[in-house]
Amino acid sequence: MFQAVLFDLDGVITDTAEYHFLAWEKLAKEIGIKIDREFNENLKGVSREESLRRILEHGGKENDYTAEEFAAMAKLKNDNYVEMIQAVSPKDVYPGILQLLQDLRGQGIKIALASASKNCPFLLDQMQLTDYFDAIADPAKVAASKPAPDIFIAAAEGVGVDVSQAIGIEDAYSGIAAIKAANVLPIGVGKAEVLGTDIALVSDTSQLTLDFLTEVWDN
Ligand code: B16
Ligand code: MG
Repeated sequence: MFQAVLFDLDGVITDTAEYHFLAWEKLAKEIGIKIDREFNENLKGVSREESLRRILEHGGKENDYTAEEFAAMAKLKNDNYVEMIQAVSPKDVYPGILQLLQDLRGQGIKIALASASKNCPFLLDQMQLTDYFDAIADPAKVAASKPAPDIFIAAAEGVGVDVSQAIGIEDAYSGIAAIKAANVLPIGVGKAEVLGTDIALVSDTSQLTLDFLTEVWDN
């Protein structure tokens, strides 16, 4: 039996992707770059700084700003995002997630967070989920962001479980790549066209039951 489950946040526990998109869209518009929801798929699971780099490149403005201006834009986006997520509440937890967390706890299986977001401690608090987590890996302390394995390795270390005994759950391509690189068993939330045909997938978080995870582990 697996000993830990390492959760991504945005797209697995709740839908903060829409807020990230709205905050990036606002900033991009201010500097004359247009982004849409299709482009936003490239930003899922990607760090704040890398997201901004991709937006500037998308608009052909990657050489237009100093390091200070770049940092100021990243801050501005985050200020907007933080304002938006003040409204997040327990109602925003995706279907099936609370039950899964309770069942994992009941079985003594460790629970850790492996999110790229520096806002995740606040979000877990808003959703009243903090107490379920045995460890929250700090994205500010890992050397490389997803698709590098660092955040999943840090999450497993945080709960004292070897990566070979853990399951990782992700909704983003970069996140699945990170889980694989960490030698953790991946489960994807989403479509095979995006996440690949070689891993266990659910189309909806309500399918993420303890029974399903056990079945994937045993196969
Ligand atoms: P922040 P995840 C990721 O969360 C988001 O998917 C991504 O869009 C965002 O840029 C990143 O967190 C950093 O977030 O600006 O709040 O530090 O999917 O890894 O839970
Ligand atoms: Mg995600």
